[in-house]
Order: sequence, then C-alpha cells, then structure tokens
Amino acid sequence: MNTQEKVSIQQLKETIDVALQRYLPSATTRPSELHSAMRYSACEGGKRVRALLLLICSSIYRQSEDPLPACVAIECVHAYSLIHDDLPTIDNSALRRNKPSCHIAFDEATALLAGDALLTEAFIILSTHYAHRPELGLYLTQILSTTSGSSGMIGGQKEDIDNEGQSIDSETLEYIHKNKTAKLIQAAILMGFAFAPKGDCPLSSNDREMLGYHIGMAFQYLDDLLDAQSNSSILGKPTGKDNDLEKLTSIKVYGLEATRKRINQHSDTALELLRKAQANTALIESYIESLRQRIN
Ligand code: GRG
Repeated sequence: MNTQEKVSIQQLKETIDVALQRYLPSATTRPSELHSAMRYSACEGGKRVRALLLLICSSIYRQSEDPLPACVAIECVHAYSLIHDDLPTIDNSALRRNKPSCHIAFDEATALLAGDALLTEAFIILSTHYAHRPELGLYLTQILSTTSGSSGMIGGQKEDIDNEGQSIDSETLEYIHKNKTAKLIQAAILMGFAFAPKGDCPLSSNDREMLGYHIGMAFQYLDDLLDAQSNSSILGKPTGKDNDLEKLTSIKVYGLEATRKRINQHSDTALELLRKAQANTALIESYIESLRQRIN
C-alpha cells in the first residue's frame, strides 16, 4: 500500500469511527449502562475491516446515497458477535481489542443484552436511514440478516462449538470458516456495491459473491495463523485459545505452511476477480493486499 492509500484508509476508518459515535444511542440515554456497554464494544478499537470493505466498494462510483449508516450497521452486527463469542458460555475470553471483554467490564447479563441490542440496532439503522430508498434498504437488510443468521454467521458458530475436540475434517472446517467469518465479509462487499448507480456495478452478482467469499476465507485462515503464532499484546485478544478449546482450525487440518498457501490463493483469486472489473479498483486491491499482510 503506498502512502496516499494508507492515508486514505486511515481517513475512511476515522470517518467510520465518527459515524459509529453518531448513530449509536448516547451513553446518557436510559438505560445508560446498556448503552454504555454497546458503545464500549462497538465504538472503541477494532480494525473496521467490514465497514472499510463496504465503504471502499461503495466509493468506486459517485453514489447518491450515504453508505455510512450501512457501515455502522455491519459493525454493530460484528460487535454483537464478538461480545457473545467472548461470553463464558461460548469462548470465555476476558480480553478483546486490548481491553476487558464486555462481560468483564460490565457483567454477563449486560453483555448479553448489549449484544442483542447491537444486533437489533443494525436493523433500526438500515430501516430508518434508507426508508426513502425502500429497495436499497430492503436489499441491505436481506443481505445483512441472511449472512448473519442461522445459515450464515450463527450457523458457522454453532458448528464451530459442536466440533470442539472432534477429529480433523476439512469439509466441516470449510463450512465453519465460510459461514462464521466469510459470510459477514461477503455482506460487506455486496452491501458496498449496492450503492453503485443502477446497472453500473463493475462486477456480476456471482463475481461479487465470490470476491467476498475469497476475502473472507483468506481473513479467517490468517486469523487461525495469528492465533497460533502471535501474542496477545499484538492481537489485543488471548492467543492459543483455539488450541485450548480444541477448536477445528486450519492449523490442525492443514498445518502452518499450507494455511499460509491458502491465504495467498484466496487473496490472489480475490485480486484476479477485481482486475476483471472495468473500474478503478486500486484502493480495494491494495486494501486486500494489506489484509493478507496484517499482523493483528
Ligand atoms: C448467540 C451466544 C451467541 C453467540 C453467537 C454469532 C456469534 C456468537 C459469533 C460469531 C462468530 C465470530 C465471533 C466469528 C469471529 C470472526 C473473526 C475473525 C473475528 C475477528 O474479527 P476482526 O479481526 O476483529 O475484524 P476487530 O476487533 O478488528 O473488529
């Protein structure tokens, strides 16, 4: 990524952070502890990968609608999933984004409710901010709800839990990675391109789906690799957790070297798909390249 691209990404991230502060209920609104917990988990920290992918894809064309409410909505769903994932009954993780997890900073009941409320808030935001463009609002709602529901992120999480301590099974691993992580990343891509003027989208619907799938798979393979090789001060969350929980990970199924190879294959395929597009995709290409090289 060149310096100008780095500055652009940083500026977009700051714009997303400001939008999160703006669209989430204020911490002084009753019940203030619940709203504080929502803001604690959604507004502070995080790489904003999903919102950035959405925003960069949407900015390939001059749009007539503001994509920021959609960016906030997808980050709300992501933050809810992290809060619930950290709960004692799921991964029992005390650290997230370099600070105490929501249930440690508040309490379990508040964390559970903050997660629920963030999920709900995502759809309040979409239905409110795109009410004047019902087709767009409905499409964004369909994408975000189906990718995060029982045939998407929650389905992947269920099989992730069910397969703790189970024997190596590459087909199940693919199901878990694809649903638990890649689906929400796919949502970011599909939602971003939905802001292109009608008939002007640079990629076919199948290519858009495949683009999201490949970015998402590369992202989760690297997550497995970092969990095995990095440390908690760099990642801002506990490491070695997959091993402790006897999770089915790509390291267990394929080993370190083949996992790195898969990260590169999925990233390369995503980049090839983008190069087919008759549009200026330089920023999204270089962001995908930076995701492949990320260290946290
Ligand atoms: C309903 C109790 C209950 C639990 C559901 C839906 C769910 C819990 C969990 C979703 C699965 C999940 C947490 C997937 C993790 C995917 C992943 C790689 C997360 C880390 O994303 P980053 O690195 O995090 O983008 P930051 O902090 O940078 O935003």
